[in-house]
Amino acid sequence: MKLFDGGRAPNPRRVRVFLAEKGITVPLVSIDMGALEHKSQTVSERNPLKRLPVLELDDGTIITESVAICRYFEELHPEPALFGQGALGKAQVEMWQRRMEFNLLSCVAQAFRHIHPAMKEWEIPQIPEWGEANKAKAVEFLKILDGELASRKFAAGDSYSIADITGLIAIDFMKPARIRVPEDCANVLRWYQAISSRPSAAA
Ligand SMILES: N[C@@H](CCC(=O)N[C@@H](CS)C(=O)NCC(=O)O)C(=O)O
Repeated sequence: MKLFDGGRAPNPRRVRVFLAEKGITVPLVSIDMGALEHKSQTVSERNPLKRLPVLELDDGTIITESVAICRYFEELHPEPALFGQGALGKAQVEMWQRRMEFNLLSCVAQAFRHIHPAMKEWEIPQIPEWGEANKAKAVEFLKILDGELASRKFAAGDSYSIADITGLIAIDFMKPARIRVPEDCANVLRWYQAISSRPSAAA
């Protein structure tokens, strides 16, 4: 088994943080995204979308999409449960994982890709107005999240889950996207401090 990894890029890191929480080691194949190696044959023959991460199993089977890769490992190594437990717990994690992905990570990514000069060759056409609109959407969601986190420790309840991992990745990605957590979002700041202090955050 090997994981084609993209270094500092958010989605590959999402899988690395997940694996670190599980205590699983998977051999990594480093792909230099800065040198556009993700567009090389090595990646494109495994993932025609030319995106990372990509997991290759020993029999050559390919799994792409960060959450699909994480789910695969959750089935193989159920503890600690990062996709929730029981009918309600699993639904709550799914709900918050999707909210974090669609309303935060995706908006931050759109802001970065459509505004940052370094992304000119990646996002064609680059539409700065779309990037700005997504910045505002990300901040709007953070305010909603702040209200939710007033009554619980983690995104989906009292246990850490993949929803927190997606949130951590999104908030760290806000730095290059030049988006700040509003100062009055004290609950988001407290939650971010807790999840970013976990050893897995260094992955
Ligand atoms: N939905 C995919 C997204 C994968 C993705 O967009 N990865 C980025 C790195 S964070 C990528 O490979 N980008 C290459 C490009 O845009 O050309 C997932 O969750 O894994």
